[in-house]
Amino acid sequence: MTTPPESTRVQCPICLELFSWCDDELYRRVVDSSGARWVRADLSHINNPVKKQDRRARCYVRCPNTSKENKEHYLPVSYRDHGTPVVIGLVGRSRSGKTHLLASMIHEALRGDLRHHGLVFEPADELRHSAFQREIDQLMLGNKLEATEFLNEDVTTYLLLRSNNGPTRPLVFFDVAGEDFVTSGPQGLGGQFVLGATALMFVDHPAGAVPALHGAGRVSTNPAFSGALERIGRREDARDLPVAVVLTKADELRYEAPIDHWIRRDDLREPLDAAQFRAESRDVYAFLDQHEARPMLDVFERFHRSTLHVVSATGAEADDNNTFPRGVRPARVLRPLLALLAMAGLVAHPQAAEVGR
Ligand SMILES: Nc1nc2c(ncn2[C@@H]2O[C@H](COP(=O)(O)OP(=O)(O)OP(=O)(O)O)[C@@H](O)[C@H]2O)c(=O)[nH]1
Ligand SMILES: [Mg+2]
Ligand SMILES: [Zn+2]
Repeated sequence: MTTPPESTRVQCPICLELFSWCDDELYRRVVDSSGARWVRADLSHINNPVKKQDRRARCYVRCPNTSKENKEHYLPVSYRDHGTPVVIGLVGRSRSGKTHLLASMIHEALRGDLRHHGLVFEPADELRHSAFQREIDQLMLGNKLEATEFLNEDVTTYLLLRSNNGPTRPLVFFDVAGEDFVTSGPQGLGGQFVLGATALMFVDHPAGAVPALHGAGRVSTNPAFSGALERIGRREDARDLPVAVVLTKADELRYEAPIDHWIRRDDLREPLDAAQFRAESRDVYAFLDQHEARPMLDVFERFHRSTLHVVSATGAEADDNNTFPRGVRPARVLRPLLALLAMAGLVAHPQAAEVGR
């Protein structure tokens, strides 16, 4: 048997094993009276090339799941059509606000709010994205989202990033339960995406990051960050991973300087400027340092390229009925994504190479 050329080998973002990509064997998901299942898709009888392309785009390739640790899983057929996929994951303790942040971020990205930077996004995995879109819709209707279930191995959403001056790239997002970084299950599957991610967003909220400001006077520790960092440390390229460190729920600190300044800034339409990322990082660093938020600062310092951000996914706290009665008003949620895409080399602008330095 001959080994297939390297170009047909891909690393599965879910089980992290390398396998030979074979897109002559396509699958689709059918749901009928006997339930939902995967079936082989036969496109050979379609001779209209446009229609064939359309049908192919809806198909999936089965990962051989060589390590047999994961449940059976399938990847969208476009996964290998556009160069190396970019895997972005969120790391943070339970209830820190990861899911609300990802939902508001993807909502704005799909709405086209990064088009001034030449970045346009489209969902390209109907199955996964429709589930995530329901979460987005709930949030936009003013409903609080549920905590993420434990030990979910799957990708949260999958998009194609079509950049105006650059190549199209698949973007994979992982958002798992915060507990998974602390207790990763008997086989260690929980939160293992960090071993294969291209870029990471470390997220914390004021109650965890700056407990002293909440009157608690405790020293901040972050077991989710420590758990993820320990695993990332096994990667040879660990220090080169682009990292955005994000203090979310900053609406809770909207009267605190310098958070008040940054949370109100609306600069997404301005040309990319590494100095702006640096200025925000410097101010947030000083704020965190003043309040002894060591875990966030440790992450920021550990990686060669990193940025610090303040964001608010919802603009306000949910009320006792688990709703946001005045709707949600996200603030600066696309800045960490823009920083990561710039650091990952996906933003065509001379300043992109300077972001995070
Ligand atoms: N004030 C405020 N509250 C927020 C914000 N984002 C999330 N929350 C609240 O924080 C809580 C936790 O948010 P999640 O997004 O579910 O947190 P998570 O990190 O995904 O939690 P796990 O899935 O358990 O790991 C919810 O009650 C949200 O309503 C924000 O920007 N501002
Ligand atoms: Mg969550
Ligand atoms: Zn796999």
